Amino acid sequence: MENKAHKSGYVNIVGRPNVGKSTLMNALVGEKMSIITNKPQTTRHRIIGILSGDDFQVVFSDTPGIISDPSYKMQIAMNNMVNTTFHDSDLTLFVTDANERFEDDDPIIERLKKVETPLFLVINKIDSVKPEQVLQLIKLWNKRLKFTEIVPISALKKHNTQKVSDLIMENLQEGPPYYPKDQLTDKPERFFVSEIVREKILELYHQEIPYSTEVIINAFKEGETSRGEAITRIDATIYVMRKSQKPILIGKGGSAIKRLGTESRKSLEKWLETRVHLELHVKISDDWRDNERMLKHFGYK
Ligand SMILES: Nc1nc2c(ncn2[C@@H]2O[C@H](COP(=O)(O)OP(=O)(O)OP(=O)(O)O)[C@@H](O)[C@H]2O)c(=O)[nH]1
Ligand SMILES: [Mg+2]
Repeated sequence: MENKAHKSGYVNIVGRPNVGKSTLMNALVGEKMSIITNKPQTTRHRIIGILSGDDFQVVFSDTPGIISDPSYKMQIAMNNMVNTTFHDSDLTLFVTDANERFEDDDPIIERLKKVETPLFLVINKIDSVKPEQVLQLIKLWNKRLKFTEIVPISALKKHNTQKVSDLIMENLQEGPPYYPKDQLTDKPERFFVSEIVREKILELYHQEIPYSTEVIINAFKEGETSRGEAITRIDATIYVMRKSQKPILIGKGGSAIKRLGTESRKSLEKWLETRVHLELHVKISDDWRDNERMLKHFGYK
């Protein structure tokens, strides 16, 4: 029997905030890797999701949304992270929301013109617009840039996401697997635990709070209850950037943080498939988003 050549490559998912990059990566990998919320700037780090088969391996990178006017050092660091992914990709998925507006001279378009590897335009959220609008968008984008492929999809409804996978496979080159075939990501379990808590903060709090918080896992221990059931004990600290934010996070009589704890625990139990005991603390780290040392500590540098 003839052996099929092994294909592999790094596929980077980039675009503005909130367009559905993380939803798409999760759909392509078939696992919940990245957290998803309806708020922009949900993803803050490059998150790798690995899809392997007998004769292929695709290493997807979900990235933070590109921020056009960064106003603090954390946002600058996030943009820098995206910039580095541009350099080390074998294929780029540029994701847009069918509803978002782009000027012809948007800097992102200039950046995309420099991409030398296959570049796909993924028009997402087509479930929320009329088919004629999709056709218009394709026409418009074709005038701006030369794409290898243009694929209209709904990542949420998984419409046409298989098509994206198929086209990626067609464009991948021969190459070795970069990771063990059973590996799903490069980040430790603790990272995903902190992300799940952050997802709940994004869902439960408003205005500046989600953008002013960072979650650090102090302890993560798998053990047993006195009755022999598996339980994971997690201890986490939520950092806020101003003194006035602490009482907001905690709420009247501790009601807000209690709710956060319950919601996070439920989600963690589902993800870890064990019972979870979660302990949350709140600390203030003055203006940490502009503090180089804290940004390093939180993994942004
Ligand atoms: N209607 C519709 N909504 C979608 C679709 N894909 C994603 N969304 C929603 O869009 C919002 C943002 O999705 P994310 O996947 O978090 O977007 P993102 O690009 O990763 O956002 P950042 O991490 O903030 O840059 C969520 O509320 C999703 O449910 C889609 O195909 N159709
Ligand atoms: Mg995201």
